[in-house]
Amino acid sequence: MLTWPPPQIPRLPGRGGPIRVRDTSTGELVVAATGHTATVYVCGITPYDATHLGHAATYIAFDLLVRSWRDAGHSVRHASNVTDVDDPLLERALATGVDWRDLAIEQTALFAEDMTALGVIPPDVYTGAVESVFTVAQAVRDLLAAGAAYRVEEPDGTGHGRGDVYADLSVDPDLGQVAGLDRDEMLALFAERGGDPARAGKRDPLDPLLWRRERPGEPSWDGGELGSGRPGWHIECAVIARDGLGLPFDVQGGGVDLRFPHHEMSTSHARLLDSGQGARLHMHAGMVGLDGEKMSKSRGNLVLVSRLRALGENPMAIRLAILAHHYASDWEWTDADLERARARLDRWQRAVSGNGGPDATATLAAVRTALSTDLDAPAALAAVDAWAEDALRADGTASTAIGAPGVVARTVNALLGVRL
Ligand code: 5CA
Ligand code: ZN
Repeated sequence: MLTWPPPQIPRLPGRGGPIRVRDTSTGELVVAATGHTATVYVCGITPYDATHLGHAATYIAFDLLVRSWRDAGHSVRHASNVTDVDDPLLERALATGVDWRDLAIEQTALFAEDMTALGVIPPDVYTGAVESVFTVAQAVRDLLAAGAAYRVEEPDGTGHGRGDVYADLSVDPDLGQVAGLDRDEMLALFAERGGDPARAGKRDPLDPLLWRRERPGEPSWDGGELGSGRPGWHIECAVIARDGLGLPFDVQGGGVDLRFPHHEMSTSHARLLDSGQGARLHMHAGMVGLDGEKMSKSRGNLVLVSRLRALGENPMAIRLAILAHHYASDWEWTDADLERARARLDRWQRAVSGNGGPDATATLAAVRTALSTDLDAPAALAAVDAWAEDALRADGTASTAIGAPGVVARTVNALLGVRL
């Protein structure tokens, strides 16, 4: 898939140190990258509705990781997907009388516009579910051949030996390592988040779908010996990550609603495909809520990035409003977030437009330290606030370091993605 244009990233003096993040599987703060090339897979959107602030917050969280890695001298390889064929997309298309392909194309384009406006660096590998159908089908055939998957026949035998294919979780002793849930918790979340625990014929209620046979009125592709159909969701991300980054890779991420079953299952599939490891660690962004509930397309309680932009909001104020919350915490969006962000943006802009300002060496170091400690953006903002306050107080007086405003503007741009 086509991505969006990358933002310019100014160079900074010196270099940042190792980036530590909290691995949500273990709760430990760990160095996120293991080698010179740092690799991350960030689950992409399901394009049936426009980007809301929850999506934006999740993508900005991983954008901070990419920016800090680059600043630390890593070469970064970042892969992402677009779930451009899936149940919710097909349901929305049917309900609104739009072709599912047109809906996906339109919403994927709007997402790209939103990401461009918000200064999010595009992924290096960007693969749609539709583009990857045949490689995913091959992976499902591989799992069947390896005895890690099985077919579930329709009760009336219409599958002709080619029923839906499910992963057999019993062959994966490491299942459960990502989310660390007990079985009851897994069953409850599986049912809530698109799983089908009650499907007759499965070996275990938790076994996830790998290949869904063609149903009347649904799009389908030739799966060879699988019969015509379409891939399940978790296997798509496992295969797109494997093909885009190689296995194992450093970080798999998304919002915390993906921790189980999506990341648990996709990691399990990746492990079995490669008889090894999927992601080395997982990072999850907290949920942004509105009026006491998680902001979600299915609930419809959304503040859309494109709507705020259409109202003339500066996308950098939107970005700053998001950065004022630590990525891993759950928080509620209110209009006051945006008001505070506008005021901050204004203060920072005034502070960097002076001739000189307090020396910025410590500010750059503080921003780097904050971000290298589990991407603590609020602490980074506080460091810039302190510099801006001094700069505005000192405005018109002597004792200022020539060039300091430029260093701060470049720091804020390169590391926080905020163009002043
Ligand atoms: N296409 C799949 C992933 S493969 C998907 O979950 N798509 S999505 O459009 O529903 O969500 C895109 C990303 O936004 C996911 O990482 C999801 O966890 C995150 N997200 C969704 N709602 C929120 C929210 N309210 N707050 C924070 N992040 C959210
Ligand atoms: Zn995914």
